[in-house]
Amino acid sequence: MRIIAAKVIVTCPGRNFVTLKIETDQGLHGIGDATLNGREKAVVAYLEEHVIPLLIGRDAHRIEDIWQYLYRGAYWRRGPVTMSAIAAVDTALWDIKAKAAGMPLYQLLGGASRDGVLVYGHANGADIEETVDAVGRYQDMGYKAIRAQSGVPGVKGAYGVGKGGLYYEPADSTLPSETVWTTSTYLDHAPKLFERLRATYGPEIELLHDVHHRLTPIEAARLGKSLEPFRLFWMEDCTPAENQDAFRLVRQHTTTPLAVGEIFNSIHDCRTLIEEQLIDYIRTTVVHAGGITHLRQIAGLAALYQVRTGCHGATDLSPACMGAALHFDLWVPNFGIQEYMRHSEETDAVFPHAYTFNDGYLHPGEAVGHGVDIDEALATKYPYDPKQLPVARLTDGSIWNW
Ligand code: CS2
Ligand code: MG
Repeated sequence: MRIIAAKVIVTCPGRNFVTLKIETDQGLHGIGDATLNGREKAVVAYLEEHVIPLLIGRDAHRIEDIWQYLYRGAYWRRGPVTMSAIAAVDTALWDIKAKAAGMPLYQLLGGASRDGVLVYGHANGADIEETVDAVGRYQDMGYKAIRAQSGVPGVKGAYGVGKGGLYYEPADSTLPSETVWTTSTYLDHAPKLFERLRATYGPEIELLHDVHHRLTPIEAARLGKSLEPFRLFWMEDCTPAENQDAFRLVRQHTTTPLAVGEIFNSIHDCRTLIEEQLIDYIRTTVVHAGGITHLRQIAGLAALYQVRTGCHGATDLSPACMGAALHFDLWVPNFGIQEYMRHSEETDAVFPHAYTFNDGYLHPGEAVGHGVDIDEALATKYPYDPKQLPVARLTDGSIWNW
């Protein structure tokens, strides 16, 4: 089965998405998400200029060979742009192969290891009271696991507080909006939020929190310790993870489970963290970590050290990524949890999909392939609208981690 055409579709149904569509001489096509929030056009150029010309004429069944060809052949290995481009090709080819086999992708990976995929939703509010109410709304929708983020007194634009609705889109301006961060206020505030949540909802509900890279290792250790009485499912991105060694310090001081990896793009970014069991969940996902092919390698390494998966699933990862991730989640033995930040109705219309939500779980459905497609005609109605992610500064004006 030969690849005869491939194209990049950029659309903005409420937010920008980049999709690669690959077509074969047997009439089958597959799609892959290539969205890199705030840097979308870099991946578009990488695909159109440096990848698509290499794909035409290749055997679409040779997924691994094409992966190795694009990874080693680039010479300049790894990085979010390269690995998102490779991921889009990989995901589209797995979609095609499963369609050719006449089965849902999870069957091709090895069949279902569970009946459904446990997901977590995003509850947030401007303050503790609003966030407590938002968690209740998610519980009423059937969620068994809920991430809670609230505004922090005196902190303009604290991370994770959306503008209402079911999801949170951080890329909100043509030029980066500037937020101000104060660690000390946050460290005092966060435990109060979870104390209220446990007092209100009891011990059952799984609660998660995203620190979003903002603490130093010792501050992260302090926060982890202060959250121990509230038994979090995980504390995410507690400190920047380029330096994997930093997590040794955090791990020494707290038993709060740690999750990291949504901005990782290869197994090398997390090898030390996994091999030394410095984390409990690895957050790498289909679109930014080289596709299904590479994500399986990361999960396989993680399984040796009892680290579980916790794929990133924010609004800025398209339904094509979500669909593929759910097939991976249904199969992967060391599954932990899947993030599920719902998409807008416009987005769901552009990307018809087979996955469904029920009582706190998602299921990828039984459609052949990964079960997601793109309505190209509708996609054209939403032109690209350049948006940047925010930046954060400390009160003295120095740039900090957003
Ligand atoms: C967040 C993301 O969902 C998460 O865990 O870290 O919303 C992240 O801020 C965005 O994906 C950035 O584009
Ligand atoms: Mg995160």
